[in-house]
Amino acid sequence: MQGKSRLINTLKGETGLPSIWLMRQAGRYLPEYQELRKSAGSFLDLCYTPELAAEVTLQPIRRFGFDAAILFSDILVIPDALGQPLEFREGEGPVLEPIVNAGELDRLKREGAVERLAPVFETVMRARDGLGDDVALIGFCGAPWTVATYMVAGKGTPDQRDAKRWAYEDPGGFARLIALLVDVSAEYLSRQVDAGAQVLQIFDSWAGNLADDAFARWSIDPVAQIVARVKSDHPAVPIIGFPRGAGPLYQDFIAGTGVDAVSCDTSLPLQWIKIELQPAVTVQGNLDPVLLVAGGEAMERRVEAILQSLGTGPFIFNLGHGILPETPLAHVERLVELVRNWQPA
Ligand code: 1CP
Repeated sequence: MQGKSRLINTLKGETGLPSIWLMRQAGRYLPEYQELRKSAGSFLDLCYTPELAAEVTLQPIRRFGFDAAILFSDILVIPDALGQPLEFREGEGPVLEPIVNAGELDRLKREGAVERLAPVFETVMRARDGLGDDVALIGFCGAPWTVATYMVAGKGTPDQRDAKRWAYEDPGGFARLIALLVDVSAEYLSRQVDAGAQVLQIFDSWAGNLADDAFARWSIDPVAQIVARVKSDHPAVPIIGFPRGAGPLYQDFIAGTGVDAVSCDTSLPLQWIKIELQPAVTVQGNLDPVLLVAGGEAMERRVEAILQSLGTGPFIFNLGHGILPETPLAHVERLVELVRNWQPA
């Protein structure tokens, strides 16, 4: 049966016209975000102030009319809630006191962690109240592997290798950190659905730096456990997985996790997505965020190519990774127009 939300219909396998939203669609490329950010204090204060976070969630919908809003928060509120305090420094990104071996896991407090994220659930409620029923609200979390890489390195690094080294040297100890993240993330996502999230996305942004056996253990298996637990509470909620950089392992990820859709990064070939992935699940992606900055003819041609390859299957137009701060607003407007006006040949 057709509901009012095009995104949810697409996620249930409908093959009409594509839906569209963009990863990181709320954020620094929007003047209204920058304005509000100035008055909010730190980035984390903004995440934990429901009134403001809900407003930021709605800003890109008002401006561009996307088919979905994504909760404004960050994947790293999980370590913060577990007692590994997080700070976002201007121009530096996230900073945490690193946890580098199993002995340090005692610093983390599972009890009460999800309750400490109550402001996020209030943001979800407020955002849902501010949206029409044709716009879906997406909740999210980071996948355990990706969140662990930040907990271990204490920041973003070019290759997030510290967590990998721990996982190779002491797999049993590292598995305890992953199990803790599975447990807290599953409860966190279920609570977002209770609060009004209608779709969930699990961001495994660092999945692509794992070898196939490590990918099975540290990306697929934990995400599969989260999907199973969330679906036992909420059987109908569609879940999108984003194993960024996983290449051909996207197929194992789909088969092994039970996600309803995958978000494809820019490096995946369109014909391969169409033949190997789209018959199994709804696909989302994968315009290069740099091409959205560049705009013009080059962008128009590639948007058309993506739509021609994938547009008739269950397809959600999106970027291959998050929108860049220097993206011109006019290019986003043009992109939405191209997707809305597209007709299958
Ligand atoms: O100055 C600012 O305003 C902070 C910039 C910013 C923003 C807007 C950060 C810091 N996080 C966010 C919001 C955010 N992060 C959302 C909100 C909703 C949206 O509009 O999409 C989401 C879904 C995320 C997810 C996130 N945070 C990921 C996964 C997706 C991805 O981009 O790969 C990751 C890896 C993070 C960590 C993070 N948070 C912020 C930064 C700069 C980083 C990356 C750190 C690094 O690796 O260097």
